[in-house]
Amino acid sequence: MMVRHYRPVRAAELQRIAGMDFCPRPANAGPLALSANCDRTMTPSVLILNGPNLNLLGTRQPEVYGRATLADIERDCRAKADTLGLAVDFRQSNGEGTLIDWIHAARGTHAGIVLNAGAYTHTSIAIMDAISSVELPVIEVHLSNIHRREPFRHQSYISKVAVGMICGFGPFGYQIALEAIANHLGIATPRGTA
Ligand code: CA2
Repeated sequence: MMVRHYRPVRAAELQRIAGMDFCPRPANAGPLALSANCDRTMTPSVLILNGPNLNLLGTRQPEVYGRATLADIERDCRAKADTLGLAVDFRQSNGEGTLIDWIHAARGTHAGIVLNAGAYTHTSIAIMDAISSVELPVIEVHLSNIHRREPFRHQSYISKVAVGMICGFGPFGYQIALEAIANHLGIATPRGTA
């Protein structure tokens, strides 16, 4: 089993990574414990955004998207985030403008974004531009393997500005994405590599 350890994250360090203030963290809370050379430790927060129709998960097309509901995915993300020392803000909208507003507001509040933009993935230059404008790391996630599906799903505007993309693993992809963003932020690192 891979043993992970967590190094303390300084507020200043996370401010450098994401240009943000982090919510104060109780001294007895989880893996980002206070260290001798660290005056304040903070819980970095990840915004998990879900686009159009993902609110229908688990109710239709189980052969494509499985039986898990979005609430199931949220619950599992919260549990995973806890183990990584991350806070989570989990949201879904069917509106492109709403998703863009949430991406804009993420700057200064969240350290990174996990994004399943649904069908906007394949069409939305506006969401791509919003991601570029906030300069936050984005991990793109899809339940299905979009490259095994119809040709119009092979194109992703999000991939052009994302750190990376995970697809085809169903709800587990969100867990992988959380791990990827923690690693990208330098929060959770395999033993011996920190
Ligand atoms: O595989 C993914 O996660 C997708 O982002 C899901 C989008 C699709 O347009 C993308 O190409 C790939 C669609 C989400 C629709 O979810 C539904 C769930 C249940 C019933 C109907 C739609």
